[in-house]
Order: sequence, then structure tokens, then C-alpha cells
Amino acid sequence: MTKQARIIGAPTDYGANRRGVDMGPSAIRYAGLADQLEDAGVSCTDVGDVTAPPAETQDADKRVPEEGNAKFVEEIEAVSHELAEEVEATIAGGATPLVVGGDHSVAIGSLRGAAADADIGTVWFDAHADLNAPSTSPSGNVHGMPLAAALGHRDFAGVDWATAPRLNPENVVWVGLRSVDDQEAADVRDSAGTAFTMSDIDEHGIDEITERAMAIASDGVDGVHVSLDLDWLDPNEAPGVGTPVRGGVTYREAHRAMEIVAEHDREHDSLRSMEAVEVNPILDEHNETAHLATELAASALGKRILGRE
Ligand code: 4U7
Ligand code: MN
Ligand code: MN
Ligand code: MN
Repeated sequence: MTKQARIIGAPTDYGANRRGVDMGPSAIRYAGLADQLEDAGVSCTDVGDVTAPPAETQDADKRVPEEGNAKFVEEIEAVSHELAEEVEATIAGGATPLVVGGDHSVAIGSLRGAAADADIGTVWFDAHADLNAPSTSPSGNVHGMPLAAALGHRDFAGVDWATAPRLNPENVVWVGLRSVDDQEAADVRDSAGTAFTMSDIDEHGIDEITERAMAIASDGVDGVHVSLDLDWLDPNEAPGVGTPVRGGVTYREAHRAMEIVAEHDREHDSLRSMEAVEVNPILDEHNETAHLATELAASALGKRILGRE
């Protein structure tokens, strides 16, 4: 059966420090996402964007909240709700949601939607662990917190995150970590989640690590949410991100990993939803990071160099 994908834009930068990532969905569409997916043999519909008014139209003091440390929590909560509904409806309709961000706080909504009616795991392709809570975050930026929210680690002041379906830490896997805050590192070590760092990729290779990641994330659950933060790649390949960290995966490793996601999905029907986030067109060079996001999404959804057999 032809795979169906629904593109859902989440043009937010509430969760990020730097302005510009809210233009990600537009840049990714302009880079040819729908065509890439059609080339991959995926039939795709673009449902447009969830509502996210520009940060400047919101209260200026929300950037630096009086209470708590997390910025723009109400705006992020609103986006999360709408996005979760879109993701849930997409899955209910038999299609694969492809969320394009936007900063990584959108994952709170993606995960909530993907987990609305099922048990899920997640593979988190990212330089960062995104496991800060408001009380531990050095920045107050919620794009560094989505996994803490989804794991129910700590309370997000004033926001009813507790109603969100929770991820089981045993099905949470990080791939490519190389910039982890001290408290996050302690929490990663203490959690039942599995962390594969860049050193693990150096040692074992991207094939083995991605295969293990998909196996762990999908073990005993209904499906896997693949979260792709473009800063997972080396900044030489993906310059258009807000929080670049040297020493990331190469272009080929990234494609290989997404091909393995697709292979796992073909064998186990494991890919429930996906997102590509943190593309910042202001910092990008000739839209190449946005283009890369389209290519990697296509690989994850089954595109092969010689086409499909
Ligand atoms: B991204 C950081 F302190 N850990 O919490 C934080 F280093 O979605 C960065 O992975 C978070 O890009 C990066 O602010 C969030 C910082
Ligand atoms: Mn990151
Ligand atoms: Mn991230
Ligand atoms: Mn980032």
C-alpha cells in the first residue's frame, strides 16, 4: 500500500533563544518537501500550519517570566494542543504525520498526539538531550525541555502538562548526543532511557546504533515517533540551526540512519510519526539546511537512491 504522509507546519520560535526558526516550515516547503516525498513514492497532503502568532505580538515580559524559568509556556501549550490534535487525527486517518518546525518545543505536541491513542517510543536524533525542566534549564528555553515534559520529569509551573500521555523511559533513545548539561547528564544516566552519544556512533557505526535505537524504541509499543533536530548533523552540513555543535554526523551518516528508520518501518510497521525541527533560515546558507530536512524526511519515509523495488 502506498504510504500516506501529512505535512503539518508548526511555525514557532517560542521555545528557542534566537528569532528565525519560526520560518522553518516555509523554508522547508520552499525547498521542495512535497516533491521529495512524492519522489519517494509517498502520497502526501500539506495541511498548512498550526496557529502561532509571532512572538512580537505576545507580551514582551513572557520572554522573561516573573515566575518559573520557562519562557512562553502558555503559547507553547496552545501550539501543543492544536498540534497534538492534528497529529492524532492524521494517525487516525491512516497517514503518517510529518511535523515541520519550528523549534523543538513542538515535540511536546507531536508526542502528545502520537501517544493519544497508543503506547509509543521515540528516537531523538539531536546533539542535545532536551531533558531540562524549568528548574534546571540554564536558558529558560523550552526547546531544551520537551523530553522532560513528555517523561513527566518535573512540573512545568502553571501549565497542566500532567494531562499529557507519558512516555515510558524504556522506549526513549537518544542518538548523537554531544552537548549535554550537567543536570541533564545525571538525569540521562538515572533514567531508564538509552543514550547513544557521538562516541558510540564513532565506535559502532551509524548502522548498528540506529538499528539498536529503533529496536529499543519500538520494543513492546505500538509505534515510534522519530524526532529529527537538524543540529544533530555537523554544522558543516547543516549551518542553518540556532544551537550548532561541532562534531555531528555527516551527510551520509544522516541519510543512512534515516534509511534504516525506513527499513525498520518496512519490516515492523514501526514509524508512527516524524518531525524535522530547528531549521533557522536566517542562519542558513542558500536554504541548504531546509533542503537537507526534506531529503532526510524522504529517506525516513522510504526513498532509496535507485528507487524502490
Ligand atoms: B535543541 C541547552 F543550555 N541545553 O537547555 C538549553 F545548552 O532543541 C540547549 O536541542 C538546548 O536545539 C538546545 O538551553 C535545544 C543549553
Ligand atoms: Mn539540538
Ligand atoms: Mn532538540
Ligand atoms: Mn537547536
